[in-house]
Amino acid sequence: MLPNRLAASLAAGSAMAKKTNFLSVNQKQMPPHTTSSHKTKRIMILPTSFLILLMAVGCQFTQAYADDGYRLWMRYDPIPDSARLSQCRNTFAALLIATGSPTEDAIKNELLIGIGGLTKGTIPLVNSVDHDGILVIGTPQNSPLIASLPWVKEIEALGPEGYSIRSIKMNGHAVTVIASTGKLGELYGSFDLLRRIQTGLSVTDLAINEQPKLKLRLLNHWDNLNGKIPNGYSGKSIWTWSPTPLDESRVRDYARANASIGINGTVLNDVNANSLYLDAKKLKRVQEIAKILRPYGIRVYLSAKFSAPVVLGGLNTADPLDSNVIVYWKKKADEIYALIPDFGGFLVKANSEGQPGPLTYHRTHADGANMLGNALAPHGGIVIWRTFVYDKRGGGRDGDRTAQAYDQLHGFDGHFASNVMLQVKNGPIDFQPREPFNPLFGAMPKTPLMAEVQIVQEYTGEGKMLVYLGTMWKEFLQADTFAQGPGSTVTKVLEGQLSPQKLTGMAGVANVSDIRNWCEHPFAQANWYAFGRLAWNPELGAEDIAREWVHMTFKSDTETEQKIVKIMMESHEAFVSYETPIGLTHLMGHPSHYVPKPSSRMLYHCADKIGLGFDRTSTGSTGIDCYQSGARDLFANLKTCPENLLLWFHHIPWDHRMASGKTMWDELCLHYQSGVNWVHQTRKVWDGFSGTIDPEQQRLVAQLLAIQEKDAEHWRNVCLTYFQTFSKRPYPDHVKVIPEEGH
Ligand code: GCW
Repeated sequence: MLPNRLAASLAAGSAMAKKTNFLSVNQKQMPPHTTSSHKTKRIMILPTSFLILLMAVGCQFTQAYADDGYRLWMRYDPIPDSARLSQCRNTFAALLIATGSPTEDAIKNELLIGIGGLTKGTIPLVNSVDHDGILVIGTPQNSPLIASLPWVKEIEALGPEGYSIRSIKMNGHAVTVIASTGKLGELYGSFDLLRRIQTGLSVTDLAINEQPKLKLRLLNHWDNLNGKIPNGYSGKSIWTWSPTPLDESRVRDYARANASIGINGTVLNDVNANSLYLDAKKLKRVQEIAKILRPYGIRVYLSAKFSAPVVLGGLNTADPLDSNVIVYWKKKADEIYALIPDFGGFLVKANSEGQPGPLTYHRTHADGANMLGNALAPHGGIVIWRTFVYDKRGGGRDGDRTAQAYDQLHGFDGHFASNVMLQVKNGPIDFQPREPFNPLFGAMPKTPLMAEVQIVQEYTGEGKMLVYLGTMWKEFLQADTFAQGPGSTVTKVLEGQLSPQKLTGMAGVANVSDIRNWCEHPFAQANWYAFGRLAWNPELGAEDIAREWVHMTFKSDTETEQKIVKIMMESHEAFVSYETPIGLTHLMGHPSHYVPKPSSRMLYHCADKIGLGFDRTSTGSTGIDCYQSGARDLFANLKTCPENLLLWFHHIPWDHRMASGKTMWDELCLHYQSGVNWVHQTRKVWDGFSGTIDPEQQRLVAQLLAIQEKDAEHWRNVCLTYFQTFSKRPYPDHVKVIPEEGH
């Protein structure tokens, strides 16, 4: 059940003026559907009796709470099709798994709950292969059966996170095998199999070899000690700090969800860091969190405040070359690793938006990052140094924000310690609805680069708008940096295909909170899901990912599912149309980034009586020169510059003819209108799902779409009314602008 307050708060329409966490009343009303650690332990001792109990309890939850969104994409509801149901029952009739380690116990529990739920039964654990339909899981080390497989060399080649899933004969019986050289490979293989079962893929004749394309797949929480999540747009942090006890079952379910999509690390706190996270008392809690996450292959990281030696350590400087500072960080690293031996490392935002950093002490970014790297290196930890830098002391071109990170950092290529990565936002400004790729991706071949995307929708509709980000991230991943000629995509840079890298990775700013459905907007869950899938394999398709998610989330008829996927695939482009079309950017207000405020963003859109857009070419800021020549030439030439980035790179006259033959002004207006029309049309399509998907989910999204429509109209009205004061041209036919306050 969704809260009545939701209807009340939504009834009034536009959310522009409100800041309501409408799902939060529902939080903690219902228990999680998984077991607590206490129950897990008992299941290990008495599997059968407790499994029966668990299944009974699970069914109850299924009926009572099926659609509150808590279970994310791991619903494990019974397979509706009877032929498929009986096939899965026969194929996965029993489980043979080596147990003893927390990871293997987690795998066993997940499969028993997952396959048990999907096939409406209890899955016995067996010790030998003496009949058909056994699922055998193991590594060559813990299972003689796996060690004796003729293709064991192939498994070894996949690495400890990789796995093989095969349908084979073992002792003359038809079985399914999940084999890996590592426990995490067993875990990821098990989640892969569960996904296959859930999404209706074949479960026979399996011959799958899989391994992640990127080594580090991290969530970045921007959570604070008081539980607040700046730019979170839903509930509070799922981490609590003593004396408040940790919600262990929720943290465990978070770990399950992340492991199911291959995420293997999490930064617990905001990059605008508080030094107190490094305090002994807080580290104890970090240790507790790490213990819950560890079986699921998730390492914890912390955002480190560069000035901690002063704030926490009582020193009078945080100069990275000062010997006391060096000793401080070494001791801090020793202290952390004594508690958390597999601690991942530090994420650092330095000399940006007021944060301290090495430039504060007239040192370089490399000095700062390497000093921290040296402190962590003996323990195997890494430093992830963000390139979102804003500090004039770093030098660089004036007046073009898109060039700052490049100007300040690309010269350090090859100067970072081997355990330092640079974390680079997808675009050169700041998670805007559409940006070209960040030029650093083509400019630092000797430095491991971690891509940073924002899952939380700070600039893409907060918790109120349906915007699937899978397509946006694919656009970024497929962008051509021309670093080694045409075809040098960001994906290849990240995967180390162009210049081999020891460290590779992708980070996503998390949209997870303590509200019942985790992310506020039901479709925001899809962005969490898509991030994990793309971090595992940036080559996956956005539509395939959407299809998987829709199937596991809505469980409807094929036609409805196809329509939902279509909505998702169109949603980002529509959003860009009604907020920042043709390469416009940064038109939002401050501090709320949800509302339009183009009049305060003259520096970004540069509207005047001649035209619109920021000239970054040789006649303007020259920011375009940060790109490698192939990309620069493409963007610089009006004939080849993609129209969806035109106003990003050029100041374009209002009457400039676009590819369509229309003037830029007319096309701009039509974009705003088409974005609004899309929401209008989508509302109608969504209303048609009444009765075909879960009623609560249907109603909630319908209400959110009503808000989205009003707010899209508001963006159109405000932006076009404002731009018309410069263009002095009439709106083309079918563009319905209603003048409003607010620009
Ligand atoms: O988009 C901006 C956000 C800041 C954030 C910053 C960053 C954590 O508005 O809140 O700070 O990006 O990425 O550091």
